[in-house]
Amino acid sequence: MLLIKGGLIVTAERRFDADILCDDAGRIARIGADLEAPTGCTVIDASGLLVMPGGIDPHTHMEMPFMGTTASDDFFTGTAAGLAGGTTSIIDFVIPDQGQSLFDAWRAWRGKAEKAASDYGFHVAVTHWDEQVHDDMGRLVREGGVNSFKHFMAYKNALMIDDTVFLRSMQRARELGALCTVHAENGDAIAFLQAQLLAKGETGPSSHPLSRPAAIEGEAAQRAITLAELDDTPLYDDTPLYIVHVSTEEATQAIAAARLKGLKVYGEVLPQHLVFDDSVYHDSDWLQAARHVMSPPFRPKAHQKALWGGLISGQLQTTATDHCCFCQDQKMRGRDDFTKIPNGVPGIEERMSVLWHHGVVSGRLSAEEFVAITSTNTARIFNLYPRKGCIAPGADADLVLWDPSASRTITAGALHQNVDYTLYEGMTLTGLAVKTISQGVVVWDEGTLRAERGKGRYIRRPALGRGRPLWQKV
Ligand code: DUC
Ligand code: ZN
Ligand code: ZN
Ligand code: ZN
Repeated sequence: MLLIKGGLIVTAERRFDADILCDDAGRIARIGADLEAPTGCTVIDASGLLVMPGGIDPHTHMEMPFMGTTASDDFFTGTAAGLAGGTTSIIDFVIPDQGQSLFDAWRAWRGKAEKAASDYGFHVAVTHWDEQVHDDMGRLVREGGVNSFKHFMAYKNALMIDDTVFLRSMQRARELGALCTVHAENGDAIAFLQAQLLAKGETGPSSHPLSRPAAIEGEAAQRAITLAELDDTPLYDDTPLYIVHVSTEEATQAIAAARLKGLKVYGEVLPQHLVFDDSVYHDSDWLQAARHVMSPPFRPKAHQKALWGGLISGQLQTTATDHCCFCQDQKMRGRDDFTKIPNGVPGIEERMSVLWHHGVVSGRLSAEEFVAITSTNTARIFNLYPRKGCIAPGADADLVLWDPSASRTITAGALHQNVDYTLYEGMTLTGLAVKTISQGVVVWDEGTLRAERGKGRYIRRPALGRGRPLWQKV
């Protein structure tokens, strides 16, 4: 048992002084003033610290085979790094191989993730359509604890689907009470622009953002919303659409307009899009520019204001990292052709600090809003709440003890991600996970990481929508 004494508890709703007793099953047993420590119980002094729900990162790609190589963080190193940064759960992606059944792919990814140090779940990507996909989606929702499916409108000749497949999948997801998530960029337009740039000899990383302009994200986001609207089943508490890594003003506006019409459309923001702009691609050092190659790319500065506005207003609800690490030698695969630079950047370990510093310390967000966008909103949208994203008796004891005023300068050597750089190198950030508690156990303790291989559990997420009972037992 673990007793956390003297901290200031911050949830998405409020802040209050209380102690928290965690039981040996890894759940919160009691919350109250001056709780007595049962015999044999470890006591942690949290005075001066905030006690918040551990972060949930709903968008990671551990050991993902992609663009001819494999992401360097595996499920152990990646989740361990998350714990060091205050993140206690992830939702990763099952990406089926060409022609592989979704259910078999899910089983294979369950196998890879057995080494995870923190709790995890999966979205499953729909990359083609046939009867088997229709049936596998049903099996995954009913037997697999999967309530979200991923769709790529980009990555032509690889992961991209056309609108027909997307419509079929949306209809099926709605039938099942599952949620559709989407990478919204127009893959045909990207392929066209990439070919044009290469034909002109524009082979460097500065062509990456030119091949994926903001407008084509806006177009795809609006198209996804339009397709979701075609089915005239009311979206009320039904099958929401969740747009991952919203990086533009255009997509933010499309989401806000849809929400005003009563459509349940959600948007996710990555901290890196709030902090970096497209000038990163003009670095004279090829490798420094290539380190930033991810999709969607970093945008002209004006978009950052729109993303902050989206988070502040609640039109955009969640933050994630799209954590997809490629070491510098992997980035070198695209030395002569920017379209071959593996897309992806690290960030799971830095996310909470970046958002605290640029969100709360800057005065844009309250501490409660920070909890909402790093944990609680995600738990609610993906039906993990109140097991996760919540500090209440019965909830999982996944907590972060946070020093709101500690500062440190970020450097790759001090991080635990299995990758040889950080986007935030040299940046001084205020706000730090002092201790992270996962399943009632201290796994990150003032600089010492005690992540345990295989300790993470697969978390089943029940269906949403019509099938959901009005009241759900915790
Ligand atoms: N974008 C990335 O940068 N990496 C992984 C997949 C994606 O959509
Ligand atoms: Zn059907
Ligand atoms: Zn994506
Ligand atoms: Zn992604």
